Amino acid sequence: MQRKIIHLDMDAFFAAVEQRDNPELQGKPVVVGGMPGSRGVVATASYEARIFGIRSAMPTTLAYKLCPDAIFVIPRFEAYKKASNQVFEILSRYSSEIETMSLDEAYLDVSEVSLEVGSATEIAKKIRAEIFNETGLTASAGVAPNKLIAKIASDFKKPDGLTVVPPERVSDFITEMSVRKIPGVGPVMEEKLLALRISKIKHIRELEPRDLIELFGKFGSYLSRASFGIDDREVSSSRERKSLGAEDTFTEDLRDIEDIKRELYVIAKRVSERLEKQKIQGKTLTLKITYSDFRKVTRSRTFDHELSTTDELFEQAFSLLLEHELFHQKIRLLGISISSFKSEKDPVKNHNQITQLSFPFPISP
Ligand code: TTP
Ligand code: MG
Repeated sequence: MQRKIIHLDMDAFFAAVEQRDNPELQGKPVVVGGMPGSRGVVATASYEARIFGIRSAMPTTLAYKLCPDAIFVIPRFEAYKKASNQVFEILSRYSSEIETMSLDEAYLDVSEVSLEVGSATEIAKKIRAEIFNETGLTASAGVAPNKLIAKIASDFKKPDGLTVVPPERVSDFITEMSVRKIPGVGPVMEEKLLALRISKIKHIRELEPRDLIELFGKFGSYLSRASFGIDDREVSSSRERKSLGAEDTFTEDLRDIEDIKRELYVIAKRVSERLEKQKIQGKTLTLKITYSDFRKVTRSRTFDHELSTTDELFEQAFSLLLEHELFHQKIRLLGISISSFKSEKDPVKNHNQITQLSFPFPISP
């Protein structure tokens, strides 16, 4: 089966969060990292700062020499973590097959989803729009038949770009690119390849895989396959989903039971649509309420069967509300979520770790 993969990567992530939160930084060269004069390095730089040649991992002192007018900012990891969580929550609306690579980067397998929700391209457009609307940050995305090409594609029109590479365009898309575009090929590997007169991806294709393997071992075999755009790694969900739900905060607090009923039905409908979209069902329903004084309550019930229809979700949520007499105060927020899923796909694959610079490929010798 032909896969449909989206790779998403936030633009100048840490710097973009800083610019969003401090209007004085907008449109200006911003460097996030250690302070100049210290022995710190650059975590990232805004695109305005990159014009001066400033890059991640460069000593901040050098960044200062390249652009003394740049604004240097100490990282605020809490803010980045929060934005990252928001972004991953948006992704989870579209697929349960999400592999997070770092705080700002993830792969989604939308092969199945795209059949119903629209094309993979359509999904990527929606995701980018939702990220921008809900976080004020931009993401670049690549849509392709595999992870390798999706990753190269997301980088192709950075920042704020979308690149779609259909299967029949894969080979042409990468052929003239520098070998450096292959994830895992850094400056050292590039030198080694240049010594063999290999500078572009198409040059790798001219070598026999067996010669590449002799030269570079496992990495040689990876290079050979990558040069043809071949990659059959699966998107392995970084985190098995524990619950799925929907909630609403109301512009005016709810008091009337008929209003509560109506809103609860709308929420139940959203939850059932999401369950349907993600093809999951669960036995535990949780009702969540925040009152006008911000006091929160949750009530759960586990059934002997999976719940999925709007009517059932609504009726069970509403009966929880009645039984526990949760309607005696003005309600600010209502939410319903479902957990205890039937098909926890592969609970063993639970690498919940989001590492800063995790790397999917064997590093060259
Ligand atoms: P990247 O996605 O590599 O970079 P970026 O998002 O800043 O810029 P773009 O994707 O548009 O090229 O890394 C994501 C964040 O990870 C980055 O904002 C800061 C952090 N980071 C480091 O702290 N050190 C590093 O060496 C790198 C590469 C990134
Ligand atoms: Mg990024």
